[in-house]
Formats: sequence, C-alpha cells, structure tokens
Amino acid sequence: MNIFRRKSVADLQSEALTDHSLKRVLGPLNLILLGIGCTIGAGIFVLTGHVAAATAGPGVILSYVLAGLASIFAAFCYSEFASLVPMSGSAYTYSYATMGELFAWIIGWDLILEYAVGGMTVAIGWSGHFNELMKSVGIHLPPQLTAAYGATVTLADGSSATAWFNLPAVFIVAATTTLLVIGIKESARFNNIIVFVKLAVIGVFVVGALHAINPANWHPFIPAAIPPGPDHPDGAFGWSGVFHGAGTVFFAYIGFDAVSTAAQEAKNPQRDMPIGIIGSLLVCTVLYILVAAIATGVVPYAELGGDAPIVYAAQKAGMSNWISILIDLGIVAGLSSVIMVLLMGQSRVFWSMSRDGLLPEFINRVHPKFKTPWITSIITGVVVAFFSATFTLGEAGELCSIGTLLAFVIVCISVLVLRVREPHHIRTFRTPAIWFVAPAGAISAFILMYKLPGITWLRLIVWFVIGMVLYFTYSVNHSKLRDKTP
Ligand code: ALA
Repeated sequence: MNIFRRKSVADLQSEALTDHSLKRVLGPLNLILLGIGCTIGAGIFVLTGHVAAATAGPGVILSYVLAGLASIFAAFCYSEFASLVPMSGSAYTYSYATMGELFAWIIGWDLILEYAVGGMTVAIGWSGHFNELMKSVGIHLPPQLTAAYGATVTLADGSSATAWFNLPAVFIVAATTTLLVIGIKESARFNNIIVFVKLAVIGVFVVGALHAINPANWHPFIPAAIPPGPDHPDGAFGWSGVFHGAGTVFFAYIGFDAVSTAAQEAKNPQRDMPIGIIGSLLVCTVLYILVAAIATGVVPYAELGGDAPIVYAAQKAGMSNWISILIDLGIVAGLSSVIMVLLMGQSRVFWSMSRDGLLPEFINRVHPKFKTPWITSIITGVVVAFFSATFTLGEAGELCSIGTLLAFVIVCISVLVLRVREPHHIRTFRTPAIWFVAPAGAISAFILMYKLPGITWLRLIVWFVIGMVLYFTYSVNHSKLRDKTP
C-alpha cells in the first residue's frame, strides 16, 4: 500500500489537454468575472462592520490589506499550478502531483470545508438578507420557515415559536444547482449579470458616501488595545485586533481560487488561469479597501456592529431609502453567485476525486447533453441544502476560512517543492520571486489560521479524523494508481 504514490505532471498535462468531457467555453473575462462572482459577498457587506465595531476599529482597513497580501501570495502560487496542471481538481490535483495521494486526499477532503461549508454559510446568510428584503416590500414569510430547525423565531403577534427549517436557503441552493446542471455557459452568463449588479451596488455606495466622510472618524486609526475580559474574551483593538480582524475578514477573500476549478472548462487555461485568478483578486482587494475606508469614514466605527453595516453607513451618508433597498437587493443577488461558484468548485473537486478512484466512480458521469458533472453537482446541492436548512450560521464561516487557509498553505509549499523537484517543466506562468512569495504565502496563511479560535481548530481535527477513516477504508483500495504502483 503506497499512500505517497504520485500522479506525474506529464500524465496530468496530457489528460488535461486531451480530455474534452467538459465544455471549454470560458475566456479570460468570464474567468475574472467568475472569480469576482465567487469572492464579493457576505464578507465585505457584513463582516467589515463587525470587525470594525468589535475587533479593529478603522484598522479594519489594515486587516483587509493584510488578508489581501496573504491571498495575493497564494494567488501567484495557484496561478503557476493552474497553468501548469489545468485540472478541475485544483489544489487536490496539485498535491497529487507533488506530495502524493495521502496529501491529495487530505486536501480534497479539506476543500469540502471551503466549498461546501462555504456554500452553506453563504446560503444561510442569503436567506437572512432575502427575508429582510421581502419585509421591506411588505411580504412576510412564515417565520418558522426562515431559520434553522429548533431556532427561536418571533411570530407576527409577538409570540415565540420554534423554527422548522430554512426554506429560502434550500431554495437558493436548489436554484443555483439547477443552473450548474444545465450548463457552464448558462451559469457563467448568470454570474456575469450578478457581478454587474454587485459592482454597480458598490459603485453607488462609494460615489454616494464619499462626500460624507469625516476624517475625525478615522482617529484613532487603531484604537487602544483592550485586554481580554468578560465583554471581549479574546481582547480587542490594538495591533492584535488588526491581526485578529485579518483572520476574520479573510472570509471575504475566499472564492478567487475557485477559478482554478474551472480549468477544464477554460478555452485556453495555460494563458487564462493566471489572468482569472490574479485579476479577480486584485479587483476585489481594491474594492474592499475602498468600502472599508468609506464605511469607517462615514460612521464612528462603534456603530457598525449591526446586521447590515453598509446599508447603515449608506443611510448615514444621507442616501435615500430606495438606495438602501437597492444595496440590499445587490447583496441578495451578489450572494447568489457566491453560492453558485462555490458549489461549482465543490462539484468539480468531487468529480476529479472520483475520476481518480478516491470516491465512487458512478458519480463522475458527465451529462450527455449539458456536458456538466451533473451527479456531483446534484449530490453537492442536496447535501448543502440539507445542512443550510437545518444549521445556524454559527462558526461555519470560520470553519470555511480555516479549510481554505490550509489549502493555501499546502499549495504554496507544493509549488516550491515542484520547482525544486521538477524544474524542467515549461511553466507559462511563473510565481515571481518564488523563494520569497511561496514561503511568505504559507507563513501568512498559517498566521491567519493561528488567529482563529481553538474550537475551529478542534473541528478541523475532527474533520480530518473522519477523512482518514474514509481514506483507509475505501479510497486507498480503489485508487486508480493502485495497479500502477509496485
Ligand atoms: N468571499 C465570499 C463572501 O464574502 C465567500 O461571501
């Protein structure tokens, strides 16, 4: 049993170039928009305010810079890999080529935390925003159908009741899954429209609120540190708050790497993967810093802790009520593309794993007409819908962040390992200053992981124990490499 058997880069490259089971329709602009579609979501619209109010003050701007730096290092490493081995499995496949099967399995298993748990988190967030939007136009959904099973909800007459399940969350997961099954072109088209709406909403906020900035709100830029106490169990503010905030707002950056899971659906992946990955990240970083700066400039940071801080800042900047509704609408639309691209990433990773034999083979069928991995898309959709309907938001976001950060650490290390071990491959994109960028990417991602709470680490460990049991009871014996290795 050789658990460190590797797939060769040459084999993967010929597989990537000769395999036409998925439709190759995505060009560079579509890929950038896919990255933006998956990245801009709940993070910027909600977490910015929470981190400003409770953790970092106006220093949240620096938190965005720090998390953006960690992401850009990883984006370079992802780009080198995605152009060298343009496969849907993304980090899972890259590890298969460098660290061997066991690590590949660990990363594939870990990516479930990024894509499926991420999709579930955003679906629950979507449901909350959707509800608010419905209320603002006078439509009241039965409260029992808008929250996780067992959660307490308030009825119209003011009395309390226990919720059954979160229907809007199920609806959005079902709708995006249907699109993913129907076709990658259709999904990309939907994504393009949504990205346009999201960017328009951010544009309206930036232009409409700029005049209301009061520089006094940025002083002190980093509020004095508060030691741990009953109100702030982890302490708050000061430089430590800025770093802690970076770990939290990192969630806002999750998604640009999902571009790499569309490698087998890109027309010219060698050239366009780096454009999609780095391009979308740069656009998002600039917008995030701008929005964080304006929100904290318009409103004293302590007031930004509510459910919809950007809408609050827009109102405080004097924008009329309909602009708030427009922003809310933009958030609802925006989150739907995040869910769709995360689910797309998950189904592509499952698809790649089952093609390698590590998951049951029947799930890797491609739909004869739509040319999409429809079985993995539906399985992903059903599982995510179930959990979104029955779980509360809780710490799911942090679990998603720790999973993504771990993938970043491994991708940054792997890219360096492959440069040293197999320097001869022609790399159409080379990570600049790799001896600095790759270690810096791995270390910065690890520091952000380190800043996440102990309970999140514990969940990560439990998740891996389950993964190990599955690997050693099923995958290791079904791997396609089983017969090829001595
Ligand atoms: N980055 C995505 C968001 O902020 C996951 O919603």
